[in-house]
Amino acid sequence: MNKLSFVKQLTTVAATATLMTVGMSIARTQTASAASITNGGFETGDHTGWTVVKQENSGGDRFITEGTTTQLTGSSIPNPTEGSFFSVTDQGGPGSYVLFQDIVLESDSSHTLSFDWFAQDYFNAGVSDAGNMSKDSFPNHHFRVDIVDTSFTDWFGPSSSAGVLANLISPTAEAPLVEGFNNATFDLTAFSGSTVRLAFRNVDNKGFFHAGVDNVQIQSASIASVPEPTTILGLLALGGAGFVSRRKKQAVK
Ligand SMILES: [Ca+2]
Repeated sequence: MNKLSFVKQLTTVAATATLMTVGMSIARTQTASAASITNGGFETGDHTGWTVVKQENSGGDRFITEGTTTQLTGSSIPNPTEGSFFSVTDQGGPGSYVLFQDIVLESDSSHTLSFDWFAQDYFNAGVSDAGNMSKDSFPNHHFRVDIVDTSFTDWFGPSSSAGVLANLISPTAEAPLVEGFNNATFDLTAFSGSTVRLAFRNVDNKGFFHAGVDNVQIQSASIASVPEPTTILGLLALGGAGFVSRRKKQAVK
């Protein structure tokens, strides 16, 4: 081996080692967690991290339960899907209830929301949607899940769609007895860089209605672009070392 070939080999080894280090840095960046849900499984045994709002003169409330039966009426319900507790509505008369939490969705990240739910219409009265969430509009009997703006407070007003950014679960009701929870997954990446309000809502005025929620989670991952290999080599040649944190769109300007 002549001297020139030996130097070339050394250069290749050094560049490969540098690329491996760069790759590890990028991998760590991509697995970083961002947004999170507080007490998404209700395992504190209460609604810590959540806000519960109920329409005035509602005949029930949201309760933390271990499953099997509801607190007020003793209706049969499923067991939790995660841990020991979940949140459920129960009532002795017409009512409307909201369970919400604000979620910070960092920019430059993807965000996938998932949760488990059921909407047991205990007398099999059937879904009714009056176009609002007021218990005083008869018939009005359903469960829905929305993403709303953080300033949204019109929970029971005449237009349930005003300020709704996305409807995740359309107005629905399930015939009794529900056998278990449904799992739902939604991509919230479109809202990256903002704070949104996740709202579980149900109104009932046609009989007992049990809206269960458990295992609310959000998975986030960086979507910062990975430089192309040729770009990496070019930057290495220039002696650049700070490019890992730079966005691809900045590098190609
Ligand atoms: Ca739980």
